[in-house]
Amino acid sequence: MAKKQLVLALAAAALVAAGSNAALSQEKIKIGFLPGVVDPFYQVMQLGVEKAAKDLGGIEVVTQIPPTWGVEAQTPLLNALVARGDLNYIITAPTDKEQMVAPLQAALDAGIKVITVDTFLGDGDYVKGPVTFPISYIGSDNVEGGRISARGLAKAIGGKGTVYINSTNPNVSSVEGREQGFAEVMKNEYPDIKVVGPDYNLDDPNKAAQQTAAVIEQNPDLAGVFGTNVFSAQGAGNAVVNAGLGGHVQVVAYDATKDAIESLNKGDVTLVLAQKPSDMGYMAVQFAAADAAGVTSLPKRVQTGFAIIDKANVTDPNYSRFIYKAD
Ligand code: T6T
Repeated sequence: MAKKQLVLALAAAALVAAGSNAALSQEKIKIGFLPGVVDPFYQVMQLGVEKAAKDLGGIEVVTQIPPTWGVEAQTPLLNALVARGDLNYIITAPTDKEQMVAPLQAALDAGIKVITVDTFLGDGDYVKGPVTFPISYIGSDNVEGGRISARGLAKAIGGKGTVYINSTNPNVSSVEGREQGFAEVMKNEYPDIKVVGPDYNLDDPNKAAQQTAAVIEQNPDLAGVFGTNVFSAQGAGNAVVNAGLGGHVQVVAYDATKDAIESLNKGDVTLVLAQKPSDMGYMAVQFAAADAAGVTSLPKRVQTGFAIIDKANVTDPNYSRFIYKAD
């Protein structure tokens, strides 16, 4: 090929490439990812979101993470995502099942479709419930997780004694479900167990530790503690250890952080419930891509399951792979 022809061919190829890139970028699906708070659970979820976007291609993710738990922190970030004007989907964990309905409805009205992960709006029934606009709710069966926690704690304390629930906030579907399932099992299956709480720590581990210390003081015979999420379990577990009761007061920790697993290995925590946040994030992006491609049969509810980790299985890779590793 003569030099001039080669230059022309290269220029034409560059134009084609530029043209197809432009076409591609126009077709890109843009997703806003708005989890509940900065914590290891949502960090792992974010990895799942990013992996799915990379695996599927043609997807851009804009992430905003509230520094603290609650509608006051989450709503302005949501409003800012909507105000960008370029998003097609929002994947979010509503921090309140009622109060986040209107702001997310406003997102939908602005043309952004909503998928909820981990937590739900209304009663979580997006087919027949009071809120049906989200594409799907992808997350754990938290009532069942609460039941599993209750049975594990009851077994560890020999079926009798006083146990205490430390949780984050009322009106949060995830932890509310856990409290419900836990209380239901204790009431129906363990008449010799008395449940104290829940106390609400607003997702602050220091507050959880203070509240648990007070409960230990008032109940010197306390047999067990259920921490319903990362910071509740962390704070409550620390209070038990600081009172010199590690291994005597049994602790069940929801969420498999490295911290919870260390405590399990030391004998300060009895049982750890690992959720599957990476699956939640990954599938939510897949759902957005499928919806964008015209798929109309996406299930309105997807349960992501658990791994229940104890001292006997903690080194088994089938279980340890679900420990939250964000690095
Ligand atoms: O337990 C998770 C999540 O499922 C819950 O909705 C809020 O707390 C965590 O993020 C853990 O901190």
